[in-house]
Amino acid sequence: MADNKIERKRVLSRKAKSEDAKSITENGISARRTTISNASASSKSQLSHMYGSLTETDQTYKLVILGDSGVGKTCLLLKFRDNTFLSGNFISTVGIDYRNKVIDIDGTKVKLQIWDTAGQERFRSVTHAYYRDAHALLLLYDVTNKSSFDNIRAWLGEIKEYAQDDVVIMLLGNKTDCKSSERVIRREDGERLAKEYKVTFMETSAKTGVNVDLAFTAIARELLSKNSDDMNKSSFKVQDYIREQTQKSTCNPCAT
Ligand SMILES: Nc1nc2c(ncn2[C@@H]2O[C@H](COP(=O)(O)OP(=O)(O)OP(=O)(O)O)[C@@H](O)[C@H]2O)c(=O)[nH]1
Ligand SMILES: [Mg+2]
Repeated sequence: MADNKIERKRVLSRKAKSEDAKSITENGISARRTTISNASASSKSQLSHMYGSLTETDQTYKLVILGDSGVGKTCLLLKFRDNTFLSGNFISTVGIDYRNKVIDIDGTKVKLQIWDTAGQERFRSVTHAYYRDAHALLLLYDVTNKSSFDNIRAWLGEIKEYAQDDVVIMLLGNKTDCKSSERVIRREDGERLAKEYKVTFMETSAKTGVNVDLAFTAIARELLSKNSDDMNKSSFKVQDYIREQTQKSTCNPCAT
């Protein structure tokens, strides 16, 4: 009898522990739920691996990465978060997943909660639910894939329908490391489309890392400036900031 009680207690305690780190699976969505504030010191160090630094942050923003399947959304996030690139084996994202990263912008700690969506059509209704409370959206196409660029207008239509009116949008032409013979979308084409929709534009490579950090930093700066009480907040121009930073990095070799 006493043994039974002890066994029941053990089962209940195991159940409570597993609840903490439970993965919720709803309609194919796999989202990790973790109560970071209640985590023990040891589990905090484990969690920091997945969620980034757990230091106090001054601002938290939610970013969502969108675009056709295969354009490099997951690779872009992994490059930014862990500085890794998974070449060759393409594992298409199922539903949605996220990673956190804390960055420092002029002394302000900014936590970016970055949601990586599945580009496949069959997950569209799942991912739409995540647009609404996004502060910023990174919309990707692949410079070697014409249809991923042609579909950008449709993606922008969905954003208009499901996201907040004041959401910050950045259009990114990814895979610029590919051979020029493979490129089918010129930089000017991306720039023109971005201008037409009044969104920020950059070209990136999740493989080499070109402009990856800059894309996220520029978005964080824009969000900070948007939410600042400072009278000068309107003076921040994200496209000018990107131009300056890009010129600085290309001029670096000249300085040596
Ligand atoms: N050369 C090159 N290949 C890339 C780049 N980014 C991603 N890839 C490759 O493109 C393929 C697809 O990358 P993913 O990041 O998984 O694509 P995704 O947009 O997340 O796709 P879904 O999860 O299906 O929506 C993989 O084989 C990557 O190795 C890049 O910048 N350059
Ligand atoms: Mg993916």
